[in-house]
Amino acid sequence: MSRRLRLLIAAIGIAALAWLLLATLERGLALAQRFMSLPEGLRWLVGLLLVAVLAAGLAIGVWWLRPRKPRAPVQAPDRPSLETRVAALRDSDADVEELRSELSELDRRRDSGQVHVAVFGEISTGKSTLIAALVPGTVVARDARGGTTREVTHYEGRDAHGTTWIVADVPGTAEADGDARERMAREEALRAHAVVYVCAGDLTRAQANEVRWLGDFGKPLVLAVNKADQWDAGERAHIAQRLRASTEGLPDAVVLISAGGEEQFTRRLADGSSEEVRRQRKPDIDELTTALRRLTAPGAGALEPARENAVLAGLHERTSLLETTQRAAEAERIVARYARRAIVGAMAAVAPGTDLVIQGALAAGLVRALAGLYGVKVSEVEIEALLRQVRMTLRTGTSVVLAVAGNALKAFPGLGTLGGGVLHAFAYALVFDSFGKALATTLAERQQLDHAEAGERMRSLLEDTRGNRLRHLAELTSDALRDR
Ligand SMILES: Nc1nc2c(ncn2[C@@H]2O[C@H](COP(=O)(O)OP(=O)(O)OP(=O)(O)O)[C@@H](O)[C@H]2O)c(=O)[nH]1
Ligand SMILES: [Mg+2]
Repeated sequence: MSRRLRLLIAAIGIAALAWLLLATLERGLALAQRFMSLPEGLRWLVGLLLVAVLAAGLAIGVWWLRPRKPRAPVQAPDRPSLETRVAALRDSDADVEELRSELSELDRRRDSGQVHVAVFGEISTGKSTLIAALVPGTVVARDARGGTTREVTHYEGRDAHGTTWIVADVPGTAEADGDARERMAREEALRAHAVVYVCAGDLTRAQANEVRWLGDFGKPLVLAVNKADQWDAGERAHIAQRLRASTEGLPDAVVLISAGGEEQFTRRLADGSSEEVRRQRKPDIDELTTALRRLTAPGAGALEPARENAVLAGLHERTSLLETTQRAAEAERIVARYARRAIVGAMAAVAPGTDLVIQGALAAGLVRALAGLYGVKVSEVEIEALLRQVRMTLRTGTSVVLAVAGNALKAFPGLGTLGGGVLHAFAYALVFDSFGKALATTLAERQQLDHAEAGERMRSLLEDTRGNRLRHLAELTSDALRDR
């Protein structure tokens, strides 16, 4: 574009802006004149209204721009209650070894009085390289493939200022098929007094979630953007600014570093030939060590309560997960036990084709057992209402149940030899299995007796012929009939 044309466009722009300003001013004056000409009472009313609108706008602006308070870290349950839950799990034959060793590690680190720092982040962001720079003299295994670090390793080091810390190198997250290693890395991050989250550029959504996860546990956190040697000063400033804005309130500091690593380049020689040169890049991590020193300055003792809170919060999650699995396994055992009783009851008392829910007492027992397992209080009235609903579902679904049972008998012919009434017994197995599973899932998810939801789940389970379910039910039926 020529200079004259640019000048012309600029002049038109300025003229338009001036015109707009004048027009606004004129409109404002006109409104002020009309306001002044209003009768005094009305003038007060409009004036007050205007002030109120302005004040509301101002308040919204201040609220919008207020400095955000960091969220309070997740509150962990107290240690005795957690220990009681772990003991209860052990009594129910669950494998609680990992939970117990986590508790002993918590005590061991507290007693050691050493400051622990975990270097955490996605694969190949340069964590191991950073450890080698943070703890001089350390030889850390590294290569160019993703997922190099396979386990948690601790390095004891002292920086140039004499600060000592135990630094943990952990496997990178987001590695394909690396779920177990990722869990290991997360657990180690929770065990540390402070965490360095390493990335190598803007955060992906997954990385941002990881930073938020660490923030939720209240971890003293430094976000270290590694490989800064790739960018010029302008790009660095830009990246730092973007990261500070996008993670506001989460990390205690955002620093740009260059952990080192190997660089490779081609050198031209005097005789015109060239050679490939490999050498170690000089690390530049001063900003990080300063930030870490500041974060860990209060010392292990002062940082311990927050660390303990994070470890106990992590343990609470792991314990809850194990409790859920244990409860689901127990629910399955209860359902199988009642289905077995229903099969025997069916053979003893009922002729094929009659109402499928004569075994009301058994069904009520199943509801009570499952509700007890999930700690949900149910009254007899509620149980009766639920069973009424189940009977209605079955009344319309009897033909489906009998058809599914008939097909299963054809598929597993061994059952046929067990004598008459088997079709009906199998139908009972299917009904109790569907009802029990539907109820267990509903109780687990809702923590209450939700009739509609349990009924809906049961309806779809009655028709569900996928997987090995029918084979298992056929086996259960034949076992129950044989042992009768
Ligand atoms: N350009 C540049 N490359 C680096 C820097 N630090 C590390 N690297 C390179 O990044 C790659 C990965 O480094 P590692 O230290 O193994 O990364 P990691 O995060 O430990 O990887 P995992 O253990 O697989 O999670 C290597 O090729 C390093 O040479 C750096 O500061 N600048
Ligand atoms: Mg590594």
